[in-house]
Amino acid sequence: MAEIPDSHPRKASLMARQKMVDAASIGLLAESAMIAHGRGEAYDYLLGERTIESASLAISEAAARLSEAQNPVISVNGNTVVLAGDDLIRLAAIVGCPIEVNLYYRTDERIGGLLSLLDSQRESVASGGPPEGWSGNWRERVLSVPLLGSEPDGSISGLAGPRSLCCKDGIERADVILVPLEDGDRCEALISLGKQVLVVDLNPLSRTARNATVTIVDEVSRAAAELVNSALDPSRSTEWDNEQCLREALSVISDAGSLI
Ligand code: PTJ
Repeated sequence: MAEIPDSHPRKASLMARQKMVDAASIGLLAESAMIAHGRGEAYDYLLGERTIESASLAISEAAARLSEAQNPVISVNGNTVVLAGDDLIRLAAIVGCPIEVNLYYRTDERIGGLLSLLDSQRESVASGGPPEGWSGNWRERVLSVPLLGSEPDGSISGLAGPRSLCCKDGIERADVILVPLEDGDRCEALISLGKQVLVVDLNPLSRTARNATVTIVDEVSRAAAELVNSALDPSRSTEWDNEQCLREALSVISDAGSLI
């Protein structure tokens, strides 16, 4: 891809597209990954391609719930690893939780490919400096983040077929699960198992967004970077009103005319 100047107004979006194209070309993504990405881009445009205030609050809430959890886990799919893998590894290191590759369109090849991409992201995050505000042995902490998914020995009850597969030490035993870009059925199944489900979804009207415990209406790479900052200094609201958070996102979208 040709060099994009920093001043280009669409630089971040073009770079994200290129990451998706590169990942698709080596078989890491679902066939419909680009469609999902394009739908996300459309909502992001209407949100002004920024983290809106209600999303910032949802990010703080999600970071605090992950930090307080007994058994937190971060569940990732193809789009998420490609766009936000590095920051989600930082987040897992800070929270002290595993990352599980859990796919909607599951194949062993994609699971293996995404786990090896996560492994190289983990090495590069471990070799980089710790985030500001972190004290302790960063490298050791990052390298201790378990990467799960290759041997699913558990299941998500309420789902049939390969979509029910998960890991006992990850999703199955988790009380709090961060699962960006989740599908509506799985979100409902996880909720009905009594888990707190924290999602990142640019579409505030999706079934996932409406069913989740905490919905971060933001682009996954921006949200992941902010989750890292929030997890370093977690603070939780006394009462979380997810519907209000969705209403605020919708009102930003319906006010998009003011962006012109
Ligand atoms: O890797 P797999 O096999 O698990 O498949 C992943 C996809 C995303 C293809 C699969 O889960 C899927 O088809 O998802 P959906 O049902 O299209 O939902 C994706 C949701 O994520 C939509 O509501 C999009 O608006 C939203 N979305 C897309 N890109 C982003 C996003 N939200 C945040 N950040 C994004 N970059």
